[in-house]
Amino acid sequence: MEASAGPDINDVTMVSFLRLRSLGIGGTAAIASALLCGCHRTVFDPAGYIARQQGRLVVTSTLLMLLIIFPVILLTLFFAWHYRQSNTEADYRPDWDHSLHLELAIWAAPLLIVIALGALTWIGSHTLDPFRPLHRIDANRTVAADTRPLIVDVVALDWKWLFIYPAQGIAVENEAAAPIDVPIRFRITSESVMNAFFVPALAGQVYAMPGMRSELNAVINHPGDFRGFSSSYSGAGFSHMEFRFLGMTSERFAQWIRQNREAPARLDRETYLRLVRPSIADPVRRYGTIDPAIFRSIVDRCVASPRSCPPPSRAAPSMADGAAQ
Ligand SMILES: [Cu+2]
Repeated sequence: MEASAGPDINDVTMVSFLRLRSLGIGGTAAIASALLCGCHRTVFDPAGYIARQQGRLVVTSTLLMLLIIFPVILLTLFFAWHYRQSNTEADYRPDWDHSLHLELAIWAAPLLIVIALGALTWIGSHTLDPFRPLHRIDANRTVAADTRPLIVDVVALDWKWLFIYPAQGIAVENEAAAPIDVPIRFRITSESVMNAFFVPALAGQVYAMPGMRSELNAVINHPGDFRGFSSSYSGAGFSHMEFRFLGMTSERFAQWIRQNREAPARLDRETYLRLVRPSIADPVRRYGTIDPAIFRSIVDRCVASPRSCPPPSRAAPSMADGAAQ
């Protein structure tokens, strides 16, 4: 490389150097904070296959970026040291203003990385699309053709979570469970403001919005007690908007469903209208029976006045429809 940095160094070269150098500092800081924040165990070793792939994507992109960041940091230190004022051995070329080799190295390497990152992102955002039904349970097992996903309807309330299991006919406030290695389809909405449904061990966050139905397809591969919360600020009680997400064996899950069915409370329009009143740090509440139309009425925003509910064909759009418009 004909690298020689006299006082007349080409401006474009200098700017790209500075830009790359600040990228280097930013990247290093991001990695340091990721390692220090204590969440790295969940992020890098999650219990769900979707979150695992997302974690791998983060690691791969970081390593790809380090391919640029490390040489730039090393070269910056080398140039500063080698071309110091007191070094009379170094070339001094005040009239130098262009180097094809240097320009190629400076532009080609980042360009290749950007193309590689772009390809990774494109593939990742299609294979990890939350609306996409699962085809794999983990890296080694595909989903059997006759498998029906477990449907869990999620409602973000102020400031608590309501989980409705339509096929099982139960609902639970601030606690959700799923059997391991079974595809789960969360259908997500919100009652009042925008929230985000997030179980870091399971998959990335998905927004919950009133009048819309969002979706998340995921699978939990290990039994355990995981933390779920809202990752989008939604007011005073937001910091208590947490729930437990339990990964269970299928026998244990059947038992959990039976236990919930024994709860005397029923989730219908009246109980729901009481439930939507803002409250903070609610305990887990269980509903042994449900009004089967309740989730649709919540999405269509007609719980209080059932006569205003639209016919099924005019129901509220799913966010996938919204995204296509
Ligand atoms: Cu955001």
